[in-house]
Amino acid sequence: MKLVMAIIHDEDAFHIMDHLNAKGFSVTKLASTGGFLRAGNTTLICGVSEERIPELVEVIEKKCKSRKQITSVNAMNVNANESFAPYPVEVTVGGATIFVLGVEEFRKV
Ligand code: 2BA
Repeated sequence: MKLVMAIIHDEDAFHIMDHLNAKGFSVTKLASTGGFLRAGNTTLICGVSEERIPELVEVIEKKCKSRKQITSVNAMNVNANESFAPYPVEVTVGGATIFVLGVEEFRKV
């Protein structure tokens, strides 16, 4: 068994979960926050057999859109004695960031 963790945009979450459930995948949704944008995103965790990983990743790839988001440059990167005028920077977020982890043991009791 493997554990797939997928960090996705909040707006894609319920749509993807519907598709995953329809294909028989169990999924848990966690509210998470990106370290760079400091904005909410969604982390889905899904325990799945190794053979089904390509199918799971395909659903996530197909349903997750990439989006442009505007952020201002982090003031923490500037020395305290320098003047600082924040300016907007455009970043492309997603579609999805996917990790596949080995699972030592899986039990339902
Ligand atoms: P955030 O950390 O809020 O990052 C949002 C987007 O900002 C990233 O999109 C990337 O385009 C940009 N970005 C992130 N760090 C940057 C940096 N140091 N300099 C310049 N631009 C930067 P994605 O790469 O699609 O990532 C979306 C979200 O997925 C991230 O939100 C974070 O929550 C998660 N993530 C991405 N890579 C990760 C990793 N290696 N480990 C853990 N979480 C990760």
